[in-house]
Amino acid sequence: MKRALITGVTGQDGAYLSKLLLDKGYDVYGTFRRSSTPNFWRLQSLGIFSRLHLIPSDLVDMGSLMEAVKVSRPDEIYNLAASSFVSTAFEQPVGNAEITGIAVTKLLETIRFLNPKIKFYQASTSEMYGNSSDSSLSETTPFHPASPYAISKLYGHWMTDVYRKAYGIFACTGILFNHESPLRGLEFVSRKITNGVAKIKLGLEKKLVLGNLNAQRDWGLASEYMEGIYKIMHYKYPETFVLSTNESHSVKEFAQLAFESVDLDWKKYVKIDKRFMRPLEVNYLRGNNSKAVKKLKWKPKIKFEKLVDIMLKEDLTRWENFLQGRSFPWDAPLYPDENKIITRNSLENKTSTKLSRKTK
Ligand code: NAP
Ligand code: G4F
Repeated sequence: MKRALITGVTGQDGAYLSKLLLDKGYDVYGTFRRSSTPNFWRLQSLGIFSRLHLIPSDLVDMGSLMEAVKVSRPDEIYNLAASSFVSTAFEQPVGNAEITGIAVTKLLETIRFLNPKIKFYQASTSEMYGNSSDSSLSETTPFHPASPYAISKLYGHWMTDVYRKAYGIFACTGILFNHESPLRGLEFVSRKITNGVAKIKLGLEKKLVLGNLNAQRDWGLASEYMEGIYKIMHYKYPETFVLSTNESHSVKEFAQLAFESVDLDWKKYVKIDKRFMRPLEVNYLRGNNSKAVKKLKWKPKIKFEKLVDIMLKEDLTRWENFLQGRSFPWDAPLYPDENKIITRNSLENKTSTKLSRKTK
């Protein structure tokens, strides 16, 4: 039986990848960081919580990473853990470099010391392209990172490349464009919209407050991208692959489609607040997945409209079940009103300062 170690098993991708590997017969070990309240709702909602081995570990602590590798004795390591929310990386750039960047080297060093035969996958990102002048972004497009998060990820990306070339480690990378699902964190715009629209439709909320509606992203379905990651890890050579849908849509289109799906006019409910805008924005991302299609035979089936439909239906069902008193693993009821969270961005913004005074 093959053994896999997944860092960040409590996250969206960690949960879907765990399920995929368990279904393929792997013995799956997942690292999680200790928190005062358990954070396993995604694994529970996929029905795989009891099938995993869990290892407490933090990316800032090299000893705990070495321990995780020693305990799990993996054939493959998938490094999915990161501080993955771009806005937070602007607020905590030093911590982000440590968690999202330097930790990659800690893992690669661990492999080099303990067992260089372990295969390694690094979760790279389309954010690394930043505001590129190319309209279709592939493995050969130059990077222009435009956030502390993207710079940390680019460091991890290149370090993986160096360990592959310098030490012959099977170290591969996937440059994944945005991938979403009903298990997406509520702070990301896709889920913020589908959760918000579901609440408005059911009379639980009156408005949806967003930032830059013009930003465009290449959005796909997370579970399909985990199949892509598996194929990258099992390609004959350790290489870099772009995974994307090759379509780009704006945040405005996402919101409009979600409201229209429940017969509501988005213009009546969507409000703009500068506090949700970034100090530096990546305006447009669209991938070119032709290498993955050709070499990995990977092609996503779920495109934008279907993705919005899947996410919205699930959030509507959850809130309906909640109103009927049913309990199930879920994040939304405990998620705070974002307007109450004081960030550097909100303090620097007059509009949002007024707003938070009103909400006190
Ligand atoms: P996610 O839902 O935010 O999950 C991130 C995981 O990392 C969580 O399990 C989190 O643990 C863990 N983590 C954060 N800080 C940690 C630390 N200091 N020590 C140990 N674990 C820590 O992200 P995702 O969407 O699944 O993404 C998975 C990976 O792919 C990330 O590296 C992300 O940057 C990258 N990526 C994502 C996308 C996308 O569109 N989803 C696109 C390209 C690349 P907690 O649950 O305790 O917070
Ligand atoms: O959903 P987002 O926060 O995702 P973002 O920044 O694209 O990052 C995600 O995808 C990356 C891959 O490209 C990953 F590497 C990263 O870890 C993460 O998973 O924002 C998408 C867009 C941005 O342009 C943002 O400015 O939506 C815009 N937006 C507009 N209003 C908003 C909002 N984003 C958020 N989170 N909240 C808003 O209210």
